[in-house]
Amino acid sequence: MKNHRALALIVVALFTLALLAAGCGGDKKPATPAAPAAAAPIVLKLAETHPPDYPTTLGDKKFAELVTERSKGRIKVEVYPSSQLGEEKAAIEQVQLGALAFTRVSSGPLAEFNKPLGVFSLPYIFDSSAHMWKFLEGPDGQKMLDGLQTAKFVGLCYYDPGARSFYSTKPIKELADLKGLKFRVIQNKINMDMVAAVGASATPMPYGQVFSALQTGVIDGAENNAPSYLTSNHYQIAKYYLLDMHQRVPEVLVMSKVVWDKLSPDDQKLIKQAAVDSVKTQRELWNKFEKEAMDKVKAAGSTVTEVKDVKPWQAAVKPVIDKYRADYKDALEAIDKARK
Ligand code: GTR
Repeated sequence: MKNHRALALIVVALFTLALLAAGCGGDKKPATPAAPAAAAPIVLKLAETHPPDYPTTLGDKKFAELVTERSKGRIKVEVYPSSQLGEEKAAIEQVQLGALAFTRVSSGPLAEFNKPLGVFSLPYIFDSSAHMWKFLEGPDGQKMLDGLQTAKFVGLCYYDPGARSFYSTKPIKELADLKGLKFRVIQNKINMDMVAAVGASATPMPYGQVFSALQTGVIDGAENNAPSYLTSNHYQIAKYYLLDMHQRVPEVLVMSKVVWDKLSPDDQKLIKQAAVDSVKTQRELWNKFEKEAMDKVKAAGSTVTEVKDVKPWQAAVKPVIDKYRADYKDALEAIDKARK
């Protein structure tokens, strides 16, 4: 009996202590439990070179929209167009370090960080856009995207790059006209060799500096697809556009491996899928804008010359392919296979 009473007293004492510890002692009313604070969204930045309404930027925006929608606002991707966060090389470096989550860039500059992508700078390796996409969407193209992990990137998807052609402030209407001219190129060794092979000289420089370099006559021209030729305003100074279509250098949406590794497997899956699903939008808009851009530069007075026969061009740059064939043997064979 005595024992029971003692036990009851201990239980009452403990109960009182528990109430006091919970702040419910004395006259205080029991506190209403606070609603769990909504977790702040994960904000991830994406750097883009092109202006807000350019097809790659609209692809980035579609990607961002899908991420927000599918994560119910938990993850936000902020797209910074027009090189606000730096030129392509600087953006790639920041992504590699993890200071920036994403960038959409050409595989041209990216190849300086991950050599296998250099194959895409080789001239005339793709016959057409369809040939290129067959390769990119096949196992070998996807393997190259996955291979970016070795350089601390996560390759999310490819976007359509169109075909690059030469343009100049001097009249260029055929291959021979390029002789002795100075063209800006995206910095990489293959571009330097390619321009030398067509009898001209190459000056590598960031995209954002090309306009003034054309204006001041530091260079005689550059090379790019029609949408870039238009939106960079290079067409206003370099009025001769020669459609030799020497390269198709895929655009790539890459993520920082450092940032990727901090996400849950479910969020990683969500991001990868959103990128893959944004490709359709980018490709549709690309096709439309490529035609529009061509019409606009013509209407603005550019002389656009079609190259009827690319064989002399292919012959001129063949030594470049030969020089790099061993380095890119497997990819070149796979690209050849995708042709059939
Ligand atoms: C464009 C490409 C850009 C950039 C630019 C350049 O076609 O979309 O990402 O690489 O060319 O020539 O620098």
